Amino acid sequence: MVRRALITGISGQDGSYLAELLLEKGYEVHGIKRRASSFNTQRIDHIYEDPHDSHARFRLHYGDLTDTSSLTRILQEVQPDEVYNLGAQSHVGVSFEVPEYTADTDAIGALRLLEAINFLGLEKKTRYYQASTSELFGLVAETPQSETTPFHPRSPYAAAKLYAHWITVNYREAYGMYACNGILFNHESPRRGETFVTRKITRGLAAIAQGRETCLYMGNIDSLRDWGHARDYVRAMWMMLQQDAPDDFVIATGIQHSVRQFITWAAQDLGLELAFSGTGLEEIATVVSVTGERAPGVKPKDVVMRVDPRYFRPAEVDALLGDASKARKVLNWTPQTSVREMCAEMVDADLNIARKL
Ligand code: NDP
Ligand code: GDR
Repeated sequence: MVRRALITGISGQDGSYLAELLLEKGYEVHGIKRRASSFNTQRIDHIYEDPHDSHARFRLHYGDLTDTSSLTRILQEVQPDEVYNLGAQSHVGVSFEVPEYTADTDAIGALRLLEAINFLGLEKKTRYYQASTSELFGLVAETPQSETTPFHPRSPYAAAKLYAHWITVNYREAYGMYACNGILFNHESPRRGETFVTRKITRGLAAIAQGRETCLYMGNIDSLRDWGHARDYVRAMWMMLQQDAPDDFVIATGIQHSVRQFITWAAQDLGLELAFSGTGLEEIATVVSVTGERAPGVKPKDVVMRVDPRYFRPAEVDALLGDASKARKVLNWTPQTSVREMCAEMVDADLNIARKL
């Protein structure tokens, strides 16, 4: 029997890697995409299959996490063995601008899916994965953070995800559903959205290197994160749904770096040595030297980064560091790509894009 998976958020970073993984494993993969006025499937176009082909194992359905009727209809039609709820308004900073929409999609969206699974009588058949997040830890009570660390959300995004986390636990306990929370720390890739910090840095510095932009404007560069590669993290999602019993797992590398360090690495990968000067809102990064052929648009003494208060958040999560020992032990999960390798991969990809512009 071919196993069937349904992915919300399939057009996002994680959705695209997860769809690739599940297709490789022989699954029939169904995804929910939103109606948009322009194409929003760039990350999955390479795995698209013509729906007229009766052997196609990849199908997209129009739907939205704010629309119960579409979710119920799609679940009824697909009858999935596994549901991965990755759809979300996933930008923490933006959630302060659109708090109500974020709650509707990220919190109530999860409830709508769980309730539809239950309502359709699929609660014993369908396994459910909830994209939970290290942002739940927020104002951290202990370091590193594990499954037992108390939560203290610091944004409308994190508060919405807290509801989704606990309603997932509740449906597991109340209805015996196989439902898991993956408490994933930040994970990135060349497919990362352009406004998240790592991609903003690699895309921005690559454009500056090619002389297409002049300066990168950043928020809190002292922020500390535990960054991994999205390809490794979607593997953990799948592993969570293959266990005998459902459970919640932290997924992280256990290594922490600053945003400033990531800027330094990305610059190095372009042949740029940077010097940081000034403090707080006055901090800038100046080019000290240029080596190699990757940054013809830059010369020594150019200011390529400035701190801009616009990118500071009303409440910040200063530092996150994960303890994934439970996932290592129970799932036998380990990350394969280091943050340094990932940064180089992202810079290469963004340099290729900038050269073609
Ligand atoms: P992305 O922002 O790249 O993708 C989000 C996806 O959700 C997109 O496909 C988007 O569609 C879709 N979406 C947004 N709103 C709705 C809606 N109302 N109805 C249906 N779909 C919607 O996120 P990631 O791939 O990075 O993250 C995947 C999930 O994991 C998210 O839930 C995120 O919050 C969570 N997470 C991510 C982490 C990370 O570091 N990446 C860490 C921990 C958790 P469209 O393409 O049309 O915008
Ligand atoms: P985060 O990721 O908020 O951790 O949420 P993001 O990359 O947006 O920020 C990481 C840290 O960098 C600081 N920062 C900036 N961030 C952005 N976006 N832009 C800037 O210019 C900038 N300058 C500094 C931020 O303040 C923050 O401290 C991501 C999302 O994928 C969530 O969906 C997910 O749940 C968490 O990771 C785990």
